[in-house]
Order: sequence, then structure tokens, then C-alpha cells
Amino acid sequence: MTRQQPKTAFSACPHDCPSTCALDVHFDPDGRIKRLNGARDNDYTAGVICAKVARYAERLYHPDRLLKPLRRVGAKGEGRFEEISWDSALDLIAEKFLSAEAEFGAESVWPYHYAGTMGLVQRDSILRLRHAKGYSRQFDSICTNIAWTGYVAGTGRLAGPDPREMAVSDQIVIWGTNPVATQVNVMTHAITARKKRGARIIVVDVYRTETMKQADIGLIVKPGTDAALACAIMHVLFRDGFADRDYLEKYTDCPDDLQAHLQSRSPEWAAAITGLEAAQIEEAARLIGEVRKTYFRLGYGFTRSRNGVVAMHAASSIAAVTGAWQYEGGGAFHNNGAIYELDKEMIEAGSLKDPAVRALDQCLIGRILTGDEAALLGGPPVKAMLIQNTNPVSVAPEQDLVKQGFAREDLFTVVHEQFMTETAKMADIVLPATQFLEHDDIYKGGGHQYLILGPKAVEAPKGPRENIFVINEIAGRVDSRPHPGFDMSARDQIAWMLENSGYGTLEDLEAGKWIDLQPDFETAHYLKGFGHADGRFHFRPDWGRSAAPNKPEGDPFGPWQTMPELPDQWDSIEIADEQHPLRLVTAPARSFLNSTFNETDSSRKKEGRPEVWLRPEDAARFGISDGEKVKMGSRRGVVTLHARLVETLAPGTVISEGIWPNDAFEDGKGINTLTGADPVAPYGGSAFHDTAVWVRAV
Ligand SMILES: Nc1nc2c(c(=O)[nH]1)N[C@H]1C(S)=C(S)[C@@H](COP(=O)(O)OP(=O)(O)OC[C@H]3O[C@@H](n4cnc5c(=O)[nH]c(N)nc54)[C@H](O)[C@@H]3O)O[C@H]1N2
Ligand SMILES: Nc1nc2c(c(=O)[nH]1)N[C@H]1C(S)=C(S)[C@@H](COP(=O)(O)OP(=O)(O)OC[C@H]3O[C@@H](n4cnc5c(=O)[nH]c(N)nc54)[C@H](O)[C@@H]3O)O[C@H]1N2
Ligand code: SF4
Ligand SMILES: [Mo]
Repeated sequence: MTRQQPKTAFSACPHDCPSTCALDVHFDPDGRIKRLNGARDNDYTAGVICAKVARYAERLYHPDRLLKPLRRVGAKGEGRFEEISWDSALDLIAEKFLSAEAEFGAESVWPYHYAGTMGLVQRDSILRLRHAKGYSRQFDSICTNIAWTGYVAGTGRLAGPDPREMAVSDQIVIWGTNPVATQVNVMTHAITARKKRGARIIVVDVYRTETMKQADIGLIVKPGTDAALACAIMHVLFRDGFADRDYLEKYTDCPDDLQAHLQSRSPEWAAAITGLEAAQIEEAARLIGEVRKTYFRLGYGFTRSRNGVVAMHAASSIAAVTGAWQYEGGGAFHNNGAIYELDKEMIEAGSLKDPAVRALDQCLIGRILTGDEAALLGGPPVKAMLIQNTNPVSVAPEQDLVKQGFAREDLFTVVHEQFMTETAKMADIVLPATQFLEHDDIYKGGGHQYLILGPKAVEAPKGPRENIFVINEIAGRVDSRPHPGFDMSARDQIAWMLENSGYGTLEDLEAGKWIDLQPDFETAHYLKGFGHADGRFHFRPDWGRSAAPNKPEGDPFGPWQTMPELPDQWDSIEIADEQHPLRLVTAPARSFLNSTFNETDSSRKKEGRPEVWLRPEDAARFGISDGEKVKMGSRRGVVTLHARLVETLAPGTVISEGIWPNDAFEDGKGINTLTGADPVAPYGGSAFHDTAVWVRAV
């Protein structure tokens, strides 16, 4: 068994995290993975990674890993399976997919995926199968859509100042993200700026997170009220002469209209909405006005509300009022998606894509599988699914519907997984998947600017196979249209993409490990103009018609006609009422990554148990004491968990951290039983942090 292994190897973290860390992999003398470290020679990772990935050996050598293909023998979801060979499993899948297609059309097969691995080959090869077969496409709505739409509404492009510039900022505003938990490298660079230059750190969140504990100033706002805060800050900037007039004239669309509009958006007005003191808003605005080199690091969290697009746009507008974009260490950054111009034809087979084939909304999976005609876009029912890199029975909203859907006896479900997740338990066929250290892939950083190679570092155990194998094998069995991508290995794919994108050869990248694709300073800071046709930052976006990185076909969603013309508080959130007097935010847990790592003992021990955190006065109002078992309900369902009293939450707000396994809750109903799937205006997405609830003692 013992093979001679190098003492270290390099890789990239595959998880769905803006940090996409460059990794050093350390081996035991017997060739097993021992520990992972952040690569020191990568200047974004800078030697730092999160604890859960550092102890990756626990996940890689986990006793519960799936090692054999399985076929369901009991009732749906009962959890009884028998072993089956890879060949028989693949043959059976092909037979079922072909019969669904023959009876209901190719659109009745829905390959469903997400970003459990962010590797471009292993994550996105499923698109090749979809396009080559005309299977239903997927509209990716679960994570980034709200935030990206809001950011691009202002800038016209999903990119911004070099994230490493945080280290040379004089002030960093960490807005609606909890990087200590969710993207640790932001803290690395922010703390460097503090140590080296005395930079101030301001954090905006709905409770006192681990990130806020490290801040100089913490602003705790009520969920879904960030646009009010942003407007009041801009009101003060205009009022007190902090607006950069020359910059506004040259680089923005309608500064005078904005100033006039903001006149009534005073700190007192915003205080009543956000729950902050007017003096706190005045102070934050003054500091933002005085410190030109202010770097706004805008996260996803504050956009997971029904008014999230408007909130993101409003927050990004502040940097345009002060002109912070002009300075090194200044501007507003969210994600660098637009800088990687990659030719992914061999991976995705975009040339075979038929726009007439429906694209089903990922978040509406519950409605889709239970036959909602609107969600099915007028097409056939979904009769067969292949699921890779995602765990919808746990992570998707409207969980009761999702479970009902997967319980359908007439739905044939294949789940390719590393663990027996809640979704895998509902499958007809479970296929074991390799982990990232066991296959080749390539990764792009959302929160930075590197394209990073993640080569295979160890042999997989006998049994698990990589995603691309499953895709190519199924394609070969279902009369797929031919495409050269189906005959390529992961390494062939990476080499082809690099060469055809003008980024050299695979051998070059193996030597260099990563490629820095940071655009030049003037481009990144929009000094040659913003991404819109007129080159200006738009305070007045063309909602419903504007550009967005991931715009679905067809009409805009939701009440988009009533979106405010200029940055403003928009009352489209799920407002608390007598029946649902509190507002729930389902923030991420530090030791889980969505539902990943909730299978490891160390992460579960660190997180404790599913809890809801309430302010003592709210708890008193509902007769709840610390540690007590409670029920929490929304318009969509009820969960059972334990209460914890915490002082430092926004008024009327409750927090439940982490996506625990559903069976960690007393009656198997996970946190997403409460959350809604109604698409956020104007281009979709789920408002995971925007749920009106009641809580009561059991
Ligand atoms: N440890 C860990 N890391 C993760 C993840 C995880 O689950 N756990 N998930 C990964 C994924 S998929 C993603 S997309 C990223 C997301 O990472 P982030 O950008 O950090 O976004 P969220 O995790 O949704 O929420 C971040 C913070 O937003 C706050 N928040 C919620 N609502 C509001 C609001 O209305 N206003 C304000 N100001 N703040 C609000 C929450 O309290 C939370 O502290 O993280 C990734 N990294
Ligand atoms: N309540 C609430 N719900 C949320 C959120 C929230 O903040 N609150 N956040 C939302 C967000 S931002 C996101 S992105 C989604 C994420 O939700 P998911 O995309 O479902 O992410 P994970 O829960 O991490 O599940 C990923 C799965 O992929 C598997 N996997 C990893 N690598 C591979 C591979 O190489 N091959 C195969 N076949 N499988 C692999 C893992 O074992 C894991 O089970 O959840 C959303 N749900
Ligand atoms: S911080 Fe994010 S990218 Fe870095 S190792 Fe942890 S999960 Fe992976
Ligand atoms: Mo996400």
C-alpha cells in the first residue's frame, strides 16, 4: 500500500468560498494526507486558511465516506440500499434517462448542480451533458444573483479594486459579510492595514459577529435596512461637503438628482429604520467622508433579503459619492468574476446550448418537483435528475416542498456524492465521488484575482470516481450529440482551456501554480470609465432592463416595477407582524461550509447544536429562558431547536447559525423549512436572511 509520496504538494481549496485559498499539502511518511496549510508564497492566501480545511484529513479519511455505488431497495428516503457495480449503475441511469426522454421529452431530465466543488472541470462538466442532450437547464439563483445584480447595477462590471489593496487602505468597511467565518483572508489583509498603517475597521452586520468583535466600529442594523444606512451616510457626505464634486461630474450619471433625493434621508430618518442611533450614523459618515482611502468590502449576507439588490447598489454608491474609487486602497469591491476571460467550450459545450430549452430556477426545486406549473415554465414534469455538488434537501428554501418532491415514487434520482447527505438518502442511485485532493481541477477566486491549479495529490480509494467520469460515461450511454469534451480527461480539459484562453500551457501552470489576472490599476478602479456604455457609475439603474451577470431569460421577477429609482430603503422585505413578530437571519456557522463539514465530528462539536439566538427582552416577551427547547415558525413551516439569549443582536432579530443536518433537529425539519423561495426582484435569488417568524417554548 505504501507509496513513495513527496513530502508536500500544492493544491487549491475547492469549497464554495470567496477566498479560494492556495494550499500546501503535507503528507505523513506513509503517504497519507496529514494537514493542509495556506500557501505562504501566494500573496492573497498569505499562509492563512480556515481551521476546518486545515484539518481536512478528517473529511478525506472519514469512516462514513461513500465508497460504493448503491441502489435503493427500501421505500424512498428510508435509507436502505444495496451495492451495485459502476457499470450496472451507469446502465440503469441511462435506461431511466432514455425512458423519461422517450415519454416526456428531454426536458423531463434535469441535471442539477452547484458549487460543492468550485473546480471548473468537475463543477461545470454537467453543463456539457445538459447542452448535448437538450436536458432542462438550470438558472443558478441560490447564492450570488442578488449581490451581483446589485453591484453591477452601479458599476456595470463585476470586478473592482485589487483585493490585496485592502492592506494599504486607511479604512476598511466590512459590510454584510462575516469574513472571520466565511472568507478568512479578508481579515488577513484588513488586520495588516491596521498593524502597518493604523487603518480603522468598520463592520456592518445584524449582530455582533466574530468579525465585528475585531472591528473599531460595529454598526448593528436591523436585517434588510442597509439601504437606509447607506442613504443617510450619503446624505451627510453631501450635506457636510465630503462629496467629491469633480469626481461625481466626471464619473457618475446623476449626482444632482441623487443629492436632491437624499435631502430627506437624514440620519434620524435612517435611525428609525435601522435601529441605530443617529449619532452612530453621523460618526460613520464623517469617518467615511474624511478618509479618502476607504475600501468597502461588500459581502453577500446583506443581499439575502427581498430588497437585497437595492441594498447592494446603495452601499456601492457611497464610494462613488466620496470618489474613493480613485485611490489605491479605495473603492468598493464585491467579486472579481468578470476578470477571468476563459474559453470553457470543452467543459460546457456552449456551442450546443439551445436557448429554447427551459432553464429551471434552482431555488424553486421544491415547487418544480411538486408540479407547480409556473415553476415548470409550462414544460413537462421533471422525471429524472442527476445531482452533483449540492445538497438541496438541506440547503434549498421551502424544505417541506423539496422533501415532498424527492419522495415522489415516479421521480428517478441519481446523487453523486462524497457522503450520505439528506439528498443522497432520497436517491434511487447513489454514486461515490472523489474529493478534491484525489482529482485534477482548476479554480478561479471570486474574492481575489488568481487562477489556481489544483492537481491530484493522492490516489482515491477504490470506488469513488470524479465528476467528469460520471458525465462522460452517462453521455456515452444516452445517445448524446457528440462533443470532443466528452473524450477528454480533467487534465486535457485544463490544458485546452488554458491554451485557448491565452494563458499558456498546463506545464507552465504546474510550474507556476497560479496566474495573477489582476487588471491594471486604472481599469480596476474604473478610471477609464465604468462598465456601462456611457462609462459612468449609475445611481439610477434601469431596473428590470439593466445588465446582470446571470440574468434569466424572460420577464424580470417579483415586484420589480416598484424598485426605487435611486438608492432608497425599499419595503419589500418580509415585514414582522402580530403572528410573526421577529425577523430571522440564518447566518453561516464558522465550522460548517453550507452543509459541508456538518458530517465531521470536530465541526459539530464546535458548533454545539441547532440554536436560535434571541435578545433577552424578546425572550422575556415570549416566556423563553436560556437553553430552553423552543419551536420557531414562519409562514412556511415550523422547526424545533434550542434558545440562547444573546444581547448583541439588532432589535426584533433572531439568529440561527449554520446549516445543520436536518436530523440534528428534533423532528428532522432543517432550518430551510422556514425560508422562502419566492424570487427576489428583479432577476431572482433566495432571501435566506429575510424571514418573519414566531418563537415559543415547547
Ligand atoms: N464558515 C463558513 N464559510 C462560508 C460559508 C459557510 O456557510 N460557512 N458559506 C460560503 C458561501 S456559499 C458564501 S456565498 C459565502 C457568503 O459569505 P458572506 O458574504 O459572509 O455572506 P453570508 O454568509 O450570507 O452572511 C454574512 C453576514 O451577513 C449578515 N447579514 C445578514 N443579513 C444582513 C443584513 O440585512 N444586513 C447586514 N448588514 N448584514 C446582514 C449575517 O449576519 C452574516 O454575519 O461564504 C462562504 N464561506
Ligand atoms: N438557511 C440558509 N440556507 C442557505 C444559505 C444560508 O446562508 N442560509 N446559503 C445558501 C448558499 S450561499 C449556497 S451557495 C447554498 C449552498 O448549498 P450547496 O451547494 O448544497 O453546498 P453544500 O451544502 O456545501 O453541499 C455541497 C455538496 O457537494 C458535495 N461535493 C463536494 N465536492 C464534490 C465533488 O467534487 N463531486 C461531487 N459529486 N460532490 C461534491 C459535498 O459533499 C456536499 O454535500 O446554500 C444556500 N442555503
Ligand atoms: S477560507 Fe475558504 S477557501 Fe480558504 S481554506 Fe477555508 S473554505 Fe477554503
Ligand atoms: Mo454561496
